[in-house]
Parts: sequence; structure tokens; C-alpha cells
Amino acid sequence: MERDKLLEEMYRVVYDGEVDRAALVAEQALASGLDPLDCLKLGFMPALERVGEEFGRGEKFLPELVAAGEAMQRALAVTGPQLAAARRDLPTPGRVLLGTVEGDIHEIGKRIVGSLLMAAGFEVVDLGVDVPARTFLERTRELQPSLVGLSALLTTTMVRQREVIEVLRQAGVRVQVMVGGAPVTPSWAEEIGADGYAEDASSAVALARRLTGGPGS
Ligand code: B1M
Repeated sequence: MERDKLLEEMYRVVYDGEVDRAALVAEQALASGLDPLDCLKLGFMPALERVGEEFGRGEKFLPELVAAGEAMQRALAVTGPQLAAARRDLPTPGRVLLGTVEGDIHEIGKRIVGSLLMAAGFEVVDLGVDVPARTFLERTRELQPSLVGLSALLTTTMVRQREVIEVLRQAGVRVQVMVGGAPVTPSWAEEIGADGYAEDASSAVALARRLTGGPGS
């Protein structure tokens, strides 16, 4: 299948929530030589954004949101490992502890951020979703990461980013904290005392490099 047709098909499978077909289309796209990041940015993600907008306007319902999210997850299961093919020739710029904050189960953006960080050579420990502040503290003490990354997709869970930062600071743990997620803004990051904010996965890598003093910082 040619590139434009594949991109259209990627969009369609997520928009229509065709969970099983999503992995197949992702495999076809990679086999045809398409870049995994292009597959996500130009094919799958715009469809998920549209479903999200339509859900927000009451034109789509929860089952459709769930199906689109599932289809995206299947596509990511195929493209993610290729995105994350780490550059082993470089010394690792550091360890990143990544998670979606408590109360929030959105994980797609965080996984993409994690994959690109791995591709940039970072060691990524992904704590998953709905991660309490206490867990961030415990795992930071245990793993001594250079950077903690907090993702939040809901206006109601953004506040948990502040909570994690407070818990870390109150415990006297000094670690850089990066925040991101659709509702998060640079001013919010500043207000809660985060060390940096990244709008998307590529800028998260640039920021992580800067905060950890890694290559290209
Ligand atoms: Co939800 N959801 N959702 N959802 N969902 C949103 C976020 C929403 C905007 C949709 C809408 O109404 N228009 C809305 C939030 C409204 C608000 O808070 N103002 C919403 C809602 C309301 C809900 C529920 C409450 C719905 C309900 O139950 N009634 C519920 C909440 C569940 C919970 O968390 N407790 C819910 C559930 C779900 C699903 C489970 C069905 C599913 C998630 C599946 C999954 O992740 N496994 C889902 C989905 C898919 C979405 C949308 C459609 C897509 C999110 C996504 O994956 N985007 C979303 C609408 C939207 O965002 N347009 C929506 C693609 C992803 C690549 O982008 O996550 O933004 P994003 O990540 C980007 C950047 O933000 C950034 O880089 C990423 C890559 O470029 N980034 C970081 C993200 N994290 C970062 C961390 C960093 C740095 C950058 O550093 C650490």
C-alpha cells in the first residue's frame, strides 16, 4: 500500500476503534519503510485527537473513546519498540522515572515520551498509570533517577503533579522534575515548582537532556 493510503488507514482504524486491525496496519506501515514516529504523528494520533474533540462536544460516547484508545495502544505496541531502539553507542544521559499521576489512567502520551527518551539513550523506568505521590517518592529513593517525569491528562489530576513535587521536597529528595500532558502549561509548571515543562515527546527529550546535562543539552 502506498504511504498516503497507509496514513489514511492508520487514521481510520483509530477513529473507528478497530482494535485488532490497528496492529496489522502498524506492521504494514513499518514493513513498507514508514518512520514509526511519522506513523504516530501523521497517522494514528490525529484520529485520537479528533475522537477526543468529538467526545468533548458530546458527539461521541465513552465506548468509542475506549475503543479508539485501545486501537492506539495496539498501534503503539508495534511502533513503540522501534521508536525506542536505543542508541547503545552513546553513554546513557541518565535514568528517568516516569509515571501518570494518581487518579489518571491516560498512558499513551507517557508511553510515547518514554519511547523517545529510550531512543535518546535514557534508561526509563515506567511506573505506569494512577501512581500515588508516595510511590514516586519511594521509587525515587530506591532508584536515584536523574529526572522524574509526571504526566497528567485531566484538569482534575494536574494538581497531583504539585503533590508529588511537594512530597519529594518535604522528604528532602533533590531530583529534577519534568511535567507534561495536554492540560499542563508552562505557567502551571512554574507555579508548582517543576524544573521544566514539555509540550510533546520530542521537546520532552530536549528538556530531559538539558535538565540532566546530557548530550545536546
Ligand atoms: Co480521556 N479524556 N478520559 N480517555 N481522553 C481526555 C484527556 C479529554 C480531553 C477528552 C475530552 O473530553 N475532550 C478529557 C479530559 C477533560 C479535562 O480534564 N478537561 C478526558 C476525559 C474526560 C476522560 C474520562 C473522565 C471520561 C469518562 O470516564 N467520562 C476518563 C478518565 C479516566 C481517568 O484517567 N481516571 C477518560 C478515559 C479515557 C480512556 C481510558 C478511554 C482513554 C485513555 C486510554 C489510555 O491511555 N490507555 C482516553 C483517551 C484516549 C483520551 C483522549 C481522546 C486522547 C488522549 C491521548 O492518548 N492522546 C483525550 C483527548 C485529547 O487529549 N485530545 C482524552 C494522544 C497522546 C499522544 O497525547 O496524551 O496529550 P497526550 O501526550 C502528548 C503530550 O501531552 C505530551 O507528549 C505526548 C506526546 O506528544 N506529554 C508529555 C504527555 N505526557 C507527558 C509527560 C511529559 C512530557 C510531555 O513529561 C513527563
